[in-house]
Amino acid sequence: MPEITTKPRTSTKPKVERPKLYKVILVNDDFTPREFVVTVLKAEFKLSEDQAHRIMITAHRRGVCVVAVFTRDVAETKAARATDAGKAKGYPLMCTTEPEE
Ligand code: TYC
Repeated sequence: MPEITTKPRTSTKPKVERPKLYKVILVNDDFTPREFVVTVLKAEFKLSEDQAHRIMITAHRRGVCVVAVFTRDVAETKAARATDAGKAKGYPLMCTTEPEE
């Protein structure tokens, strides 16, 4: 009779891992009106007038600004919706995403 040896399957890997997070980055351009950028940031990212204005002005001065951090799906959807809102008005407004280190 062959002997059957069984090895217990133990795992040290945690069952629930934290999802990787992605930054939504607002990119400056020379054409989109400042007030429109603020309106889009407020609508899409649920920011206050003051928060949206600070982020817009930072992107305007430095070229880019991190708007917020989300899981990948949410970040990509929000970035696309903000970019599309600009496109619908003929503005080159752009939001991109980037994984967090
Ligand atoms: N630079 C634009 C202007 O002077 C305003 C602006 C700010 C546009 C931030 C895009 O991501 C942006 N009208």
